[in-house]
Amino acid sequence: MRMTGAQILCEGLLKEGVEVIFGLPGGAIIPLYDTLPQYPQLRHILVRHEQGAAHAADGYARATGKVGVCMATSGPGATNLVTGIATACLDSVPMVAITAQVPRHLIGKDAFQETDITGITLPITKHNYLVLDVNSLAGVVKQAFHLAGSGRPGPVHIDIPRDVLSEQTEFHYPSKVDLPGYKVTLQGHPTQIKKAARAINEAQRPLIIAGRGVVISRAYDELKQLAETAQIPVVTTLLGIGCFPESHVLSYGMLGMHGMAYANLGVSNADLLIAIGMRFDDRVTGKISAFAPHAHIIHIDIDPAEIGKNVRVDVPIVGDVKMVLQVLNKLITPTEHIEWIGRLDDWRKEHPSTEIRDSDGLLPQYVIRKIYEVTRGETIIVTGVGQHQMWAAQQYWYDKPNSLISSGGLGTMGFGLPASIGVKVGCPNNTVWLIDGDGSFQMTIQELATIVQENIEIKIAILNNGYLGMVRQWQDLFHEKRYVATPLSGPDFVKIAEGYFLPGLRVTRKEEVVPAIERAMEHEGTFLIDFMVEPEENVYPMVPPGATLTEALEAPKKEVTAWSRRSTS
Ligand SMILES: Cc1ncc(C[n+]2csc(CCOP(=O)(O)OP(=O)(O)O)c2C)c(N)n1
Ligand SMILES: [Mg+2]
Repeated sequence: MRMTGAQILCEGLLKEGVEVIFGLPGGAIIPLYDTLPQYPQLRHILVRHEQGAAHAADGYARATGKVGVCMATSGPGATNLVTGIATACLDSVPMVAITAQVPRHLIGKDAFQETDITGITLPITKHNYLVLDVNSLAGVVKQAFHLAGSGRPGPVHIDIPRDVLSEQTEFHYPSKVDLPGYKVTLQGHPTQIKKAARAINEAQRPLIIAGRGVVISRAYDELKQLAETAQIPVVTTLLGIGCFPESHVLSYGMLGMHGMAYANLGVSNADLLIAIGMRFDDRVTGKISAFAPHAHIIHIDIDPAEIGKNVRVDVPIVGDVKMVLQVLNKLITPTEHIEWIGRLDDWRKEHPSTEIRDSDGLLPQYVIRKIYEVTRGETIIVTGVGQHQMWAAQQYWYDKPNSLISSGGLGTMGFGLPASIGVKVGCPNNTVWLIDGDGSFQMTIQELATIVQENIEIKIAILNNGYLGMVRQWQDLFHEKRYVATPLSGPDFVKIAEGYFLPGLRVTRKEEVVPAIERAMEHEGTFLIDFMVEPEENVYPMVPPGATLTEALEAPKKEVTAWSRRSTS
């Protein structure tokens, strides 16, 4: 059957199971938008800025595990997607970004709204395509979804000139992809797995570091089996949070720069690290030369490029985390590590790490704790980037995978609001709370209109400290409190909500926190709460940049109470 390029693209999207596209039109992409009404199964969500489309597709993908799709016109539309594509790339999120290009005869002429967008996205995508022949389009779509979703997932970008979208050809959708240069190793090498099993069976002080790879390969049961059989404590990266229930007796929280002091002490004293689906990011390792000085390291990852990239590895295993763990678990002898776990428990008593200091003021940590308590930990939390993000990681207790959605690798302020739209669209039956900073929220605030137009329900908590707080914290601790360009004014967020026809509340006192959260939960629809929190509160623990994991700064002792997170259960 003969079809236009735009129809071929839409047919391909349907064949790949796409249900929703986030985007915003423009001149070059009109032929595609003109075709969309022929495909009512494809829900299009109109954003207010293309960055929002990319983050929404990203949030959708993280929350569902499916490939997220965003689209934009040529030139400025395409460049507006860039931050969102880079965010997805750094966090291994499956995404297909579609852009229109100027017609073929104008390419290279500095035509109106022409950018070399595939040149720009080359280093921030898993792969990208400029489709110069309509006959190749169906195959490109098939490949793009395969690449985005398989192996280590990532964003794939397809750029299609306007005239290719309008040109006709016979439509055949390939049944399989033919990519000889792309091989994904799923099964780990048996000899390596045997070596790993021996090391685990012999270890005295083993520790598992679980990352987002566990979430991507849905290896929760396998991870739990490994931890429980060999009684190995588990710490997670920021993006691994929830892949192992945080209420589990073997869970020792997040490691790294703002990780739990006892998690970092565990890493620094372990004799064996089992690193699963994580990539030894510098925010995780601290000073690399002093990382895990006593440990042999087993590294399981699907991407061979990650092996040995940042740290020396003794037993590398390339493969799908779930498949590798299934084989590995068969070789593990049940053991106990009573003394080692006892040491970790002692460190947790000595350095509780999530304590909240006594204060009559409104502390951001307190707000998050109360959101946890009122929602009983049953929501999906989405964050911006900054102090509030770290408190959201520390003070809420995540027992389910994918219940914290956050930009880790790129650390993209402005991610929160549009990502929460994608999360809610992907998981309509879940309550979605956005915990955002006043700075982050102002970066993509316009997506409130998308929420209203599409009737999407998000509970929004702005931790309004009047600062670009995380940068202010660095200035406070390492630059003698020279607060250059971090004091931040903002609008009246409640009035902003009202301007978008949304209800909102301002909270200035501790006593108002719980009633406000309850009111937001009772309201059917989006609700915004502007929490006016203590402006100069710092996030602790903090491993200073360049320091080793054992050198964490902790909250000044005299100010803390012994309210440990575990007492809330
Ligand atoms: C797009 C972008 N620009 C700059 C930064 C650097 N940065 C990291 S945290 C931060 C402050 C965030 O402020 P806010 O959203 O109010 O959160 P807070 O730290 O106050 O909780 C900044 C500017 C960033 N991460 N992303
Ligand atoms: Mg702030």
